Amino acid sequence: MKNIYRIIDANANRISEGLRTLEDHFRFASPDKILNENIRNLRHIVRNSLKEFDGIMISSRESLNDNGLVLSQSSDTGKRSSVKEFVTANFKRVEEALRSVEESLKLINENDKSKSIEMIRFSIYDLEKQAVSKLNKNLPEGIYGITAEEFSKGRSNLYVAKEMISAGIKMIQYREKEDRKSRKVMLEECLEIRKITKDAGALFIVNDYLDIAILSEADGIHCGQNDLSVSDIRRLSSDLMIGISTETPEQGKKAISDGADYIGIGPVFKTNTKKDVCAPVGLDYLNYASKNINIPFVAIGGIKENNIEQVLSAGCSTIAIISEITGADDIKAKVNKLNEIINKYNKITE
Ligand code: TZP
Ligand code: MG
Repeated sequence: MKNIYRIIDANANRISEGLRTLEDHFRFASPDKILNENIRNLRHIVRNSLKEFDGIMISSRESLNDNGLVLSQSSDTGKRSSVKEFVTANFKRVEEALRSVEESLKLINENDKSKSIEMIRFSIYDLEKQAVSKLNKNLPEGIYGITAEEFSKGRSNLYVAKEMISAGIKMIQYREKEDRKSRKVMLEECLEIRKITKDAGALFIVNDYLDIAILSEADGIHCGQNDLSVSDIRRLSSDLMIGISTETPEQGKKAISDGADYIGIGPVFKTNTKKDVCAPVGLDYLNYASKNINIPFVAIGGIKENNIEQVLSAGCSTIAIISEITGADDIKAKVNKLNEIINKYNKITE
């Protein structure tokens, strides 16, 4: 009997350590307020579920006679080649330990308690899914190409997107407005662009319209300050990557605490592409973001061949561009030229 409590005790410690590590990770390294809070809540729930055994678990401890001690001290604890591997390993460790607690509780006829630990394990699986999907949402560096047929010299959005893809762009946003195209046509276009982005391994984001983002199986949605909020979007989709346009550090901080996956910062320079836009926010907010914003961010607004280097110098590595690309006579040549500037800048600052 005593040995069963030793097993429960050892696994309760593993669960608590694993969850604490994950909690800290989503607090400091990949900040996500909701994940951090959910993990903390579950850690408290596990703690409270096993509290009644505290006394007996502690009195059953015999650390010096633990023949697993040497083994656990020398086993692999650190080598993780990616953040995703690190996070997944900690979730697995927590899940295995929960499973072991469930089985041990059954052995001492604590079947109801075992069931409630099982329910917690299922919640952990769900959190793991959310955590991995969060980690999959890092932005590719380089150009984030955005469509706008109005500024594409009579060429279709699909044509422009194909050119962007063949020039190697790894993130494309479909941006059209209701007053120009019907939802039906927008969805048809998005389904096509989804196909080509998927084949090329590029991210596909839909501007404004959540129904179209979901129906076209986009990777994400991008919204402005007067569009659907992060929590509105989350009610209909737990997976979509969410980008929010911001014009000030305050809006940026709010988007982060709402749970946005990335923020747009702009307009950095003067632009004629967006009508309801504020005066340029310049490079100040970008400089602020590169020092203080700890989620991915993209610069947008009036970015062109002749000023992109200033955006790079402000510490921004993902750069959203509309008219400089959609309006270029030779889209591929324009993207190549922009990439040349980016690569040259990156080489110098390596
Ligand atoms: N949001 C802020 S500025 C802007 C948007 C959508 C328009 C950017 O277009 P361009 O042509 O790259 O200036
Ligand atoms: Mg919008």
